[in-house]
Amino acid sequence: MKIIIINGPNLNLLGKREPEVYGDTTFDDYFSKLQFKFKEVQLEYFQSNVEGELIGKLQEAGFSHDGIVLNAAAYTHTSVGIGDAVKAIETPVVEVHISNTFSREDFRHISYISPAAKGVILGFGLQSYDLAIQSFLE
Ligand code: CA2
Repeated sequence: MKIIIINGPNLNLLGKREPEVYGDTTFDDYFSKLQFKFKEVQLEYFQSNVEGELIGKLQEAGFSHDGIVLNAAAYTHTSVGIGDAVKAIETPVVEVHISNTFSREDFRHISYISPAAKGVILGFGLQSYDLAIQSFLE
C-alpha cells in the first residue's frame, strides 16, 4: 500500500510558529511517528508553497499511489486548479485539516477540494493525518 501525504503552503512552519493554533510538533517529527506506526504502508511526504507544484504532484501520485492525504492549507479555500486536479486523478484523496476550519473565519468554510474528495477529516490536530491513513487501511 502506497500512500502520499501532500501538504500545502506554510505547513513547513508547523511546530515553529503559531503553536496555539497548530501545535508545537514539526511535521518531520510527526511523519517519523507515522512511518513507525504504519510500517506496512509505504508512506511518502511532499510539501510545497507553490500551487502548480502541488497540482503536479497530485497528477503524478494520482495514477501511481493507492491513497493521497491532502492538506492544501490556504489553497483549499481558493484553488479551482487543485480542486480540478483532485477530480481528474484516479487515486482517492482524503482531505485533512489540523484545525476545525468550521470554527474559524467564514472564508475557511469553503473548500474547492471536498466535492471531489473521498472524505474529509478535520479538527483533530496532527492526528487528522493518522485518521486519514487509517481510512485507507480499513
Ligand atoms: O487547519 C489546517 O490544517 C489548515 O489547512 C491550515 C492552513 C489554513 O489556511 C487552513 O484554513 C486550515 C494554514 C497552514 C499554515 O500553517 C502554519 C503553521 C505554523 C505556523 C503558521 C502557519
